[in-house]
Amino acid sequence: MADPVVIATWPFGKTAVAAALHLLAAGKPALDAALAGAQAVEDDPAVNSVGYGGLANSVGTVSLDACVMDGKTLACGGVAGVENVRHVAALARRVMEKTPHVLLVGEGARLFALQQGFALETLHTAESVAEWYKTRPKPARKASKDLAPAGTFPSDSHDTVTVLALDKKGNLGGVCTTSGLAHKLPGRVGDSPIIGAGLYVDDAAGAAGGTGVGEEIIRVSGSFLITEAMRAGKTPQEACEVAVRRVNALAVRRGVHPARVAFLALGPKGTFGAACTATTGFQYAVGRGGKVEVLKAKVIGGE
Ligand code: SD4
Repeated sequence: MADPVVIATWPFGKTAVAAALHLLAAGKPALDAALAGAQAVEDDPAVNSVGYGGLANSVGTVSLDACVMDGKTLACGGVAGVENVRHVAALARRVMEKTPHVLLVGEGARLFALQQGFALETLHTAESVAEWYKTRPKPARKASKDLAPAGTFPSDSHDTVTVLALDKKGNLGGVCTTSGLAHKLPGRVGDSPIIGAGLYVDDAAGAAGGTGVGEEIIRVSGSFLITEAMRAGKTPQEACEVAVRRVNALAVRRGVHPARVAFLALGPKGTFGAACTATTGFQYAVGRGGKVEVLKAKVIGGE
């Protein structure tokens, strides 16, 4: 019997952690608990970067990405670029359970949602529309100027919820769900629905997740990198630092320093850690022993 632990990105991850911890204490599997936690955040319109009320892309459409992974079987599923479906993490789980595939995108994912009985709805709130009008990219005269290169996204446009859980049986589960970077180009997919980038979970090594600029995370297969570092003997904290150092080094090499990413990780025995680049101010929520708290991640500079 393991002591359940759940960690989630950002202070609003407290909502996810509280919901998940409750289920873990009742003996539910890690993936069920992580999914319930993520869904509580998807349902919260005050969190303007996940699910309902999420940040819109450059043309004002809310388009969501999510994935799930089970550490016991390495079963996983994801959806990307999904419009009009609020519970995309649950949809990702259906991809995992009901199809032979791992990732469905766009209209195909939306049709699958309909087939699975998910309701279609607008994901905008009055607040999210007002926010988009205030901050939207101004129309460019030439089409090519519409293309915002990676790294020029609004600096406060982050906030994916990634939930990692360890259940009483010692199994790990993880869920990642987001509306992605604000003002992203239509069709842009970040790290969050990509297994190995935004999330990776393996009972034999640990679980890891990311948040921040997805392009930077995909480039280093961030979550897989962390999980493999744990498999090789690093603690979750050390493994997150390895990944941030890798991102920083690449950012310097590519001349796009500073990078903006954060990672968190949970080991098979319930130890955990988190690290971030200097620009994120990353904090994460932790739940264990019936208590929920918010901790600051270790900042790893890029110089
Ligand atoms: C993305 N990684 O779409 C997501 C956004 C995010 O904190 O996590 N922001 O690139």
